[in-house]
Amino acid sequence: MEDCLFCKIAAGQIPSTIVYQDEDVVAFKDINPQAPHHVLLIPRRHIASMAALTSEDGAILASLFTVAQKLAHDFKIDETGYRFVTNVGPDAGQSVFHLHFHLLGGRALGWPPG
Ligand code: D5M
Repeated sequence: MEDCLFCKIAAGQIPSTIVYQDEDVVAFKDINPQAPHHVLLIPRRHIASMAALTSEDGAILASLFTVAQKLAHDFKIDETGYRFVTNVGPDAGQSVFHLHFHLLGGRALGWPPG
C-alpha cells in the first residue's frame, strides 16, 4: 500500500534490521526497543490491524505465530518467557496502521501493561 511505512520496510524501500523474512512474513528490530529483544513481525500483505482480519487470514496468522516461536527460540527467550502482542487502535497506542506483532523478551515484563 502506498505511503505505508511497514509496506516500504517489507519492500526494502526503507532500511531496517531484518532478522527473518520469507514470502509472507518479515521480522525486523523495533526502532525504539522496549526490551533487550524487541522485534516486529508483519505480513507482507497490507492489513491495517487485527481489527481488519477476516476468517480468510488464518494461514498468515499461523505463519506469524510460527515465526515468532522460532525467533523466541533463536533468541533463547523461550527459556525464560516472552510476550507477543498487537496493539489495536488509539487506546492501545497503535501508531502504525499495518498489522504488526511485538515480540518482546530478555527481561521480566510487568503486568498489567501500561
Ligand atoms: O508500534 C509501532 C512500532 O513501530 C513502535 O514500537 C516503533 C516501531 N517503528 C516505527 N518506525 C519504525 C521503523 N522505521 N523501523 C522499525 N520500527 C519502527 P505500535 O504498536 O503501532 O505502537
